[in-house]
Amino acid sequence: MKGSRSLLALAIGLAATAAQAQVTLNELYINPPGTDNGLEFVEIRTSLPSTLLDGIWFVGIEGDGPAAGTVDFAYDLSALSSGANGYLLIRDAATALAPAPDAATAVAVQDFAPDIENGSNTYLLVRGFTGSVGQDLDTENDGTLETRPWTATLDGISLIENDGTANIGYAAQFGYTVFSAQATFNADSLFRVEGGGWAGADTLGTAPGPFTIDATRAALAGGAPVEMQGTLTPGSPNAVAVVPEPATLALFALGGLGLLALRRR
Ligand SMILES: [Ca+2]
Ligand SMILES: [Ca+2]
Ligand SMILES: [Ca+2]
Ligand SMILES: [Ca+2]
Repeated sequence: MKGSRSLLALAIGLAATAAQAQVTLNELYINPPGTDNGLEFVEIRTSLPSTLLDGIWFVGIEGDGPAAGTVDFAYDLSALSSGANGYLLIRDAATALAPAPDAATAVAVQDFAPDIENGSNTYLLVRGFTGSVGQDLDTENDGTLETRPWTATLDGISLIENDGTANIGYAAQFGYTVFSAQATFNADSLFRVEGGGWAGADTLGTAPGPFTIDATRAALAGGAPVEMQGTLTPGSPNAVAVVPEPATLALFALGGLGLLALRRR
């Protein structure tokens, strides 16, 4: 009995499906330098390894002015699976981006056509999408999608640009993060900070990367610009972090001295 249960557990483990795992957006490169075509990417994580994204869609919803609520794109990810490390990298083209993805990451090429729009947009992972590109899900443009042609919302993030016109982020409707407009920049990239929430930043560098964070044009979602350092990591754990303030470093140093003093007693 014990043996058969182990076998069953093994079978389930080998055939992990998105119904069992958490599926989340982890990093998006929306506005690469120059022509975006061929350089954009979306990184998805699953809480279980080698998970088939059966029935899951990556959907973009317009957030700009009168067009707000229109489905910009909808890609069926059903045939894709995360790698043994739970990472799936979806690239706009076969162009290998630097740094190279982790060897255990599953890599898929999906030509985003049109390319992922720079500006105000909401990016969602949903299950069972039955809508269509061009469909307006918020006909009154009141910031709430009254039409939701899918069965479950798994994750989302909105980016709001600073063009001063009406901009809507729909992620909040589903309890997810909205990266609000920043006065000094429109983020090129959105990424989760390891162990924390979402952040956004402009990037420096040339194709095919590495693309580094512009240290002075970065912010944690919900916050003002803050100095950040790191590089976009298509297909491997995110590697951007807030640079500790000198005052914080000084406190760490003082704490260390305090410990030394205690040990000497
Ligand atoms: Ca493209
Ligand atoms: Ca773009
Ligand atoms: Ca509405
Ligand atoms: Ca990454």
